[in-house]
Amino acid sequence: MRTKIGCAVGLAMLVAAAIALAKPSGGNISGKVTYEGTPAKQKPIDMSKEPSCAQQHSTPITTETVVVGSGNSLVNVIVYISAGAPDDSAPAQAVTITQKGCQYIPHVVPMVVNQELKVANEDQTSHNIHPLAKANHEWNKSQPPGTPPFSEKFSQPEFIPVKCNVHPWMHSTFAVLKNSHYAVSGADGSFSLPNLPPGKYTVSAWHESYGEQTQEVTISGSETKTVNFVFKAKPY
Ligand SMILES: [Cu+2]
Repeated sequence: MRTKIGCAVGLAMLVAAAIALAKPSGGNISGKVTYEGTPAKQKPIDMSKEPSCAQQHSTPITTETVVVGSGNSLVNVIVYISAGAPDDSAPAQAVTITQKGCQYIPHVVPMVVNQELKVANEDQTSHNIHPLAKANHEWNKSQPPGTPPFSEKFSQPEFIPVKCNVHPWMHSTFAVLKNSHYAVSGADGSFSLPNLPPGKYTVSAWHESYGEQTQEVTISGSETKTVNFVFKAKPY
């Protein structure tokens, strides 16, 4: 009898522990990034001088300075906690940028200070990746085809424009952030910042052409707050 009760108590504790594990461990800030106005039309990219890249694209590709989706959604916006969260140490997992089809994939690359960044070249041509850093050390590295990815890291928070010294249309941004509470708006403009402890936060949304916006958000308990950003589309 005593054993049965012991088992029942033990089972109840296990169930409680499982429920606690399944619950999100904090609040959540999520929402959507959209634009108003008319975004500048993206320019077609002529890759004819680099046939090994051109043949990887069945449809013509354009610049990615402003990428939009249906319902006025704005893609590739980096949404992050710019104040209110403690600095994070670098996550063990690396972030990767891949040069493929003479494009940077992904187009914007958020990472945490001192996190490993892997640079991969999947093309049959050489690239020369060149982050135009100011707060961090500026470097540029040539990467011939067939060579393995190399690793770098940045020790200071900074938004760094990135170019390829070989292909003038290739452009990316490294966003070196102080904590790992960040997201990139997807095709539908949505983003989510989970696992936020209760607190008062400044949420920033950065777009490479339309600039940066901030909003103050207070999270109590494990609530989900909706925060939307609207950028004014303008020619660039
Ligand atoms: Cu290149």
